Amino acid sequence: MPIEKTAKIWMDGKLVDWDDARIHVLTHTLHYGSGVFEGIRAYPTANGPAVFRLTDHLRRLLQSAHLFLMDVPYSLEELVEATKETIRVNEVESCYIRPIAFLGYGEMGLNPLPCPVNVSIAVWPWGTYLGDEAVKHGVRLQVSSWRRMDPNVNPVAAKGTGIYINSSLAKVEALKSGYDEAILLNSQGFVAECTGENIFVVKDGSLVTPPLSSGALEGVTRDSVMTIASDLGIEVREENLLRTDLYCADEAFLTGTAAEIVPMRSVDEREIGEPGEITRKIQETYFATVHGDVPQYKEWLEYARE
Ligand code: PPE
Repeated sequence: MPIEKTAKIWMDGKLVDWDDARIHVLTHTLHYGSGVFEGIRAYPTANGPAVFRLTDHLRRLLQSAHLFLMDVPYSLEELVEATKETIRVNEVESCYIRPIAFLGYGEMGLNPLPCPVNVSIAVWPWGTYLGDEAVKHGVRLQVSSWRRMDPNVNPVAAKGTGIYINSSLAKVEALKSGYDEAILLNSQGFVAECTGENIFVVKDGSLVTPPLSSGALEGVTRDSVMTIASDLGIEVREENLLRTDLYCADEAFLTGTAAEIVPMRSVDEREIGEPGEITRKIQETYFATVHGDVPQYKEWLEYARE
């Protein structure tokens, strides 16, 4: 997905011109994958751009840093304000937001502790991640031959840059085999998640998603969907799923900030079909929510201009 330039990027407390947001080639994170990041979206609303669950995302950024013993030199409140400021100066009404905390230039070697911690926040307009067709009619998925990293190999609860090589391997394998997205099983063989999305299936009217112990990231969209579904009177359960539970699902969809809510059309050539009633109801409520049209979930929106 090409990046559409905006004017400024926030780097360590300063707003710098987009083209000047550069780092040294000996940056620690480039060599060892030692950064942590977030993916957040802001949507246009009647009150200007609203960031969906900004504080929750930035809290997860700090938690990811904590898991890697990385001291981020900014507080949660400072990061919230810096994000809003970056949206304001770039005058975007909707955007994807990419904060990253990384180990910078200064030391080389496997001990990350002496390295400086740098933080940047970029925002740019970003369309639907898997395409408009995908949101309407669903994607075709493949169970990957790559396993989701084990929580005792890497702290998978962290959005760590190095951890994403696992997702990229699975994504490339799926794309090269003619699929849209991959599903990763964990080392026990249970469904964990997609390369950058959580998974939900509908079975007999209930919604089931793998527990966090499967190795799935604690997605903010996952949490929002679980709340929305319960409020709609749909039973939600966290249960281990086998790949055959996906093949036999009545409906299935994936959730993530970049992808939003995307129905699964088929898994390993087993048809699930056009999005079903529950998937469509959750998509509809989610999109209305992020645009500020559902009073019940107003507290999830953090306005950039207030
Ligand atoms: N699992 C993984 C592995 C993941 O990366 C994401 C977000 C999720 C689940 C869903 O989490 P949440 O966004 O909080 O609902 N993936 C981000 C990065 C995607 C990318 O291409 O980069 C995102 O959606 O922004």
